[in-house]
Amino acid sequence: MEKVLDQFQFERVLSHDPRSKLVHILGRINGEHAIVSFEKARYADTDIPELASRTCQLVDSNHNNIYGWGMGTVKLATADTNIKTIYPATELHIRKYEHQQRHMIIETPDMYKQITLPYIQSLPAERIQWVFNILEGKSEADRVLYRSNDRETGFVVLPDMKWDGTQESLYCVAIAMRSDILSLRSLNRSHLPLLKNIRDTAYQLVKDKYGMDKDLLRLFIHYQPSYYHFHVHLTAMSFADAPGVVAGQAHLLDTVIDNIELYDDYYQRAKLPFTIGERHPLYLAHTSP
Ligand code: M7G
Repeated sequence: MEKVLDQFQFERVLSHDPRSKLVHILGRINGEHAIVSFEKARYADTDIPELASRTCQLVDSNHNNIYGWGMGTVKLATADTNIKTIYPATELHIRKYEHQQRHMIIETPDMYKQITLPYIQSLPAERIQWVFNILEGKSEADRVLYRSNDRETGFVVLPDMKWDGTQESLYCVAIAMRSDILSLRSLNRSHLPLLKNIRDTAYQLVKDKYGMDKDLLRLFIHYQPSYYHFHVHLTAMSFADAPGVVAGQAHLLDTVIDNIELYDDYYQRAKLPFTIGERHPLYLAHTSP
């Protein structure tokens, strides 16, 4: 990652969200695209008592009666920015992070078969290489919190790339060992043991590791996911604006289990809405005449 930051040559800003203070920047390294993301982190608890004394270079300071405001630089003792890099970045990565209008698509089973499934099948296998690196213990092995190698009901739980490490923003991901479940659309009753295993293990794991009860957790599955290898998102309820918890993207694991218990082929027959950016190939495929 150090090398990527070192060699990164700025090209343009893909998106900049002033609310979350997250900026995705496109650049090049040796002629190939790279994306670097910077997100201002929350203050560390240990820094808070010293924020006032560590403030220097106060600019634009104003006051009126008992009120004062301005901008300044605070020399923090701890790191203050979350940084992520993707190199080499594909066209799909660029389209994912580029600012764009999002649309709601109501996908019928027929649209899935005619448009979405061929799109999924056209994705290069390298796109989910990071998943296999985790499952095979080649990457992030020291971060794995739980592993069961069972070929049908096994999975790995580890901190999600999006987790900043604080308990309020807890974000982990449970990744299935099996590779034959592409998404929600693939699920039926035969997958209930896996789904229940993930749910029950996640509750116990988070209780044992972080002392959090199950009613403080939100377990959900994305439709559409970015990566078509089955996984479940585990987030703290207190992370209410976690990326991707919105309607039109997140399906609660408990609801999914319940729907399948009611109807074996619920996810093959249901209309599934999803939100997608207008530059995403799937949006273009669904909307082109
Ligand atoms: P998704 O629903 O397929 O995509 O979830 P999206 O939420 O990114 O749209 C995949 C999840 O895996 C996301 O929460 C990612 O942050 C997370 N993730 C992605 N990558 C490439 C990695 C990785 O290399 N390591 C870990 N630990 N998490 C990742």
